[in-house]
Amino acid sequence: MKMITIFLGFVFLLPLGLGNLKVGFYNSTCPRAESIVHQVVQSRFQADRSITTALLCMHFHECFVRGCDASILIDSTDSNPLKKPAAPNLTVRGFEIIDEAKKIIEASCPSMVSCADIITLATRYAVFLAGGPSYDVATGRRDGIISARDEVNLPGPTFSVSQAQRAFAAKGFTLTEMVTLLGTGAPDRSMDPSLIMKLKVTCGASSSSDPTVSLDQSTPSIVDNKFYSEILAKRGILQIDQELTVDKSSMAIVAKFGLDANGIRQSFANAMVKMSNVGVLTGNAG
Ligand code: HEM
Ligand SMILES: *[C@@H]1O[C@H](CO)[C@@H](O)[C@H](O)[C@H]1NC(C)=O
Ligand SMILES: CC(=O)N[C@H]1CO[C@H](CO)[C@@H](O)[C@@H]1O
Repeated sequence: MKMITIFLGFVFLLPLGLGNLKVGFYNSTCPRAESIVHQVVQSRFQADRSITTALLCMHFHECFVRGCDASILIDSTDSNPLKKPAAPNLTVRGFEIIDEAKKIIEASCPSMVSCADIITLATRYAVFLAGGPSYDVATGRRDGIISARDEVNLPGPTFSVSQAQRAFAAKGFTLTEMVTLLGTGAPDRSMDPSLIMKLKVTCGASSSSDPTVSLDQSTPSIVDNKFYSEILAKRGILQIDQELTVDKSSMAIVAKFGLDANGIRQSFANAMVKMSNVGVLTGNAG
């Protein structure tokens, strides 16, 4: 029943809402909005190239729960625990990038530019800075005012491919789009043994250094197709990532992206635009 409600909501409400989104929505009301976001992202990126993964992860968590309505930014209170600190939220970081851009924009265009648009624009530009495709995103999203921890129902790292596929289908994504989007980012028996050794050192209790591990062992700060060649070499980190290479439904898609560095760019741009349009509020909503 719940699935049906979500599906109908998507089919009937989303196209109506999207009609109000436009590329360059702020051209006349706040012409510098996009360039301010770009400047903030650029200066942060120069200091820390990992902001691209931070923003991609934030954008996913933002859009998959209640839609792209900036509810991920709403702070929790003790009496009202919100989605910001809900699991699996542990890696969502980079909120200060959105806050900084919003503060600068507010100074010249008070109460005009939504945080939902700032998240989408910042993510889009960070993907481009990290060598990914450059794509247009429409703007005009409104911010929601509701955020609830019990609505956070993101796919988990131990999901099977078909479980993950159902979660993405509920938001209108095809399997190929899901595999495209996953390419950004206790060891399995099939894992490359040299990687297992490396992870044991990095993650071991005796390790004194930073225990952070990249999900792409080859080019973690670049948006490219290396994730697929890594998982094909049994060097995936998350169970779901490695499963993509063995599940009959997804193995051919992975093989194609592993070989086709250009094909993945256009597919990724299209899937990101689709992600940025999930459940948006426009016009007088929000
Ligand atoms: C089946 C769906 C997904 C699952 C199960 C999943 C799971 C995870 C997990 C477990 C982590 C690591 C958390 C940690 O450090 O403990 C992670 C990180 C990350 N995820 Fe996902 N994810 C999914 C989909 C996506 C999508 C669609 C995107 C974006 C297009 C994305 C972008 C990222 C990024 C960029 C990171 C690294 C975060 C950072 O560097 O701070 N994920 N994900
Ligand atoms: C805003 O300007 C850009 C670039 O000139 C243009 O492509 C876009 O269509 C404009 N959008 C609106 C809503 O005026
Ligand atoms: C960093 C952070 O906010 N962690 C929280 C993620 O969600 C879990 C469960 O809801 C909290 O216990 C953590 O504090």
